[in-house]
Amino acid sequence: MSNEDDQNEGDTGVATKTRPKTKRPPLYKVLILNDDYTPMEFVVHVLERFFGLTHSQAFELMLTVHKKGVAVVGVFSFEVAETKVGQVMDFARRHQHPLQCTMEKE
Ligand code: TYC
Repeated sequence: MSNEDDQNEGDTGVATKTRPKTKRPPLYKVLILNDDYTPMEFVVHVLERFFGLTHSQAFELMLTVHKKGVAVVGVFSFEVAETKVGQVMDFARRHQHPLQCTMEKE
C-alpha cells in the first residue's frame, strides 16, 4: 500500500492516515533479588561490572534491593538480557553466593 493510498487522496475523500508499520523488538527487564547471604559489596560489584553503574549508583540500587526485595537493574533486548542474567548467575555461583538474577518481558 502506498502512502498516497493511506491518505486517500482523490479517493473517498475520507482521511485515514496510517502510520507505517515499524515493529519494535520487545524489551525485557533484568531484576536482581534480595537474599540473606550474598555480601552487599558483592552485589555492588556485580552492578558495576555487568550493568555499568557507578559505585554510588550501584550502592543505592543494592540498598533498594536489600530493603524492598527486588529491583529492575536494566531494560534490554531479549539476547542482551539473557546474556546479563547468565553472566550474573555464573559469577555468583562461581563465588558460591546465592544471588538470583532473572528477566521478565516488559
Ligand atoms: N541482604 C544482603 C545482606 O544483608 C545483601 C543483598 C542485597 C543481597 C541485594 C542480595 O540482591 C541483593 N548481606
